[in-house]
Amino acid sequence: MAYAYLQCQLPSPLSFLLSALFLLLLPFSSSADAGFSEGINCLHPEILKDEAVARLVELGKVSDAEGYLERVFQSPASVRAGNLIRTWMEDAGLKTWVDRMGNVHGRSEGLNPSEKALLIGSHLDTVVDAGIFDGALGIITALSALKVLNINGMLEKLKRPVEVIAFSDEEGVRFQSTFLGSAAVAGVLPVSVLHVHDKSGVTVQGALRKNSIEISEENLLEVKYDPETVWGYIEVHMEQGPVLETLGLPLGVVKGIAGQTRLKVTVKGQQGHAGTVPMKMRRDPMAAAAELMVVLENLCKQPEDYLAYDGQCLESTVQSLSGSLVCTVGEIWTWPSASNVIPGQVSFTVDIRAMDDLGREAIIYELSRKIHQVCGERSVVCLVERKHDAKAAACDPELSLKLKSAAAAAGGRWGVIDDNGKEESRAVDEVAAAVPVPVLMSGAGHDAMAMSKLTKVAMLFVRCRGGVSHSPEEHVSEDDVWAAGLAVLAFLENTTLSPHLSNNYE
Ligand code: HGY
Ligand code: MN
Ligand code: MN
Repeated sequence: MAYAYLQCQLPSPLSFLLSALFLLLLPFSSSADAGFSEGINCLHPEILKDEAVARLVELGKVSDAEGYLERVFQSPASVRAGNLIRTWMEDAGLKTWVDRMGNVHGRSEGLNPSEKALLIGSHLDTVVDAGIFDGALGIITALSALKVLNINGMLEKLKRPVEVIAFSDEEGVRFQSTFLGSAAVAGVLPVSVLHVHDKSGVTVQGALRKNSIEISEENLLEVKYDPETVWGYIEVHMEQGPVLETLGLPLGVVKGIAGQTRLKVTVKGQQGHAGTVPMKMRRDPMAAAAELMVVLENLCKQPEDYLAYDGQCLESTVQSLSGSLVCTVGEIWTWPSASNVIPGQVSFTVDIRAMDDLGREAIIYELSRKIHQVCGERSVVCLVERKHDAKAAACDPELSLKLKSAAAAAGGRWGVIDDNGKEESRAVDEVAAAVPVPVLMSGAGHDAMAMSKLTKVAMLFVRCRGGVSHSPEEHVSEDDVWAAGLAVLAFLENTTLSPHLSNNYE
């Protein structure tokens, strides 16, 4: 099918020619930095760029903390953020509601409500001292694209329902169990999670009830979607890595998402006076924890030094881990946490990721073995708790190709305006070939992992500065926000608008 673009609603042939002439002067290079020029109203910069960026900044100010961004599951700021996102959903012409896990939904039924729906989503929660793009970018670009369709009267002509979901908890910061929202929609959230408590003793159920959301083991299943009613799920997310920036490209698609395990390691020793207990008589959990963190780092830097069976290195496992195995200690607590007291107890988190699930299990087994060996040598007691597991998830190749073509179309929009300034339409794969859209792996977890248990999933990555994320330094350029919105728009046009409509799309 010849890829038809959103026809420009240009005021007159003259201004079209002027615009085309302006475009031809663009230093367009197929590779890379083809930025999107200002002022071409058929690409809706006022909605897909200016308004989208303004909303990212506005949402980025909705925080539970003074001076930095923090928005954890069902916190006051999360509720405010959900309400703000609902107004943007309504502004895009969607009907909205909040489900029993605090997910915020915006949906348009289109022409055929009984057709399988396209779901588009990401998360509204953040880490602590977060950036403004992680999660929010996927929600806002989807709503901007749907707004463009709505203002052009296309929303009610969609051939399938389209629904945006702002998930309530992807990061798992408050309850150490990620994907609370998306796992509930996918029907894979264990009811036991409702009774997990946070550091202040509040349970997941209590946090929802505090916000007047009545949740119980019985009605949790009401959140689950029937796979028969879902066509697929796509997610737009900043890359949170350096690849796209290194390649000089704005957009990429994701092949697979690394599996992850979160552990909590607790070391109990002998609390005592910092000034009177001789070093050789100490059973110091802090020193033990420090040694364990270095063991963890070495294990993940050189797994070949550790993974062996009967003296033989497990070559294939080490090979399958290479390139994706990462381990992190992000949190540490100590009791009683006084400078002149040898701690009685130290706990710390361990985050282990790899594309290969079996290899990750081998690492966890080896780490547990080393933990108990070190604790035995130091005469301290160790407890290893497994707090969260998510298997590696593969994206659907066919859905990813559709997303890749849409991304190419967005990135190569200029490419099909020929020398006479006439817009010609080309086959999707021809356009796709025009603009490289690389295929990447994701070390970061995403709601798409949970949603892959419900339906086929695909992810669009957006270039970010220095690959930095989970930091206020996080940054996605305005043009790349625009490119992401255009890609979603092209994807919607391609998968949910009938061809004759997109051909004559005004
Ligand atoms: O931790 C992650 O990978 C994601 O940002 N929650
Ligand atoms: Mn994140
Ligand atoms: Mn994220």
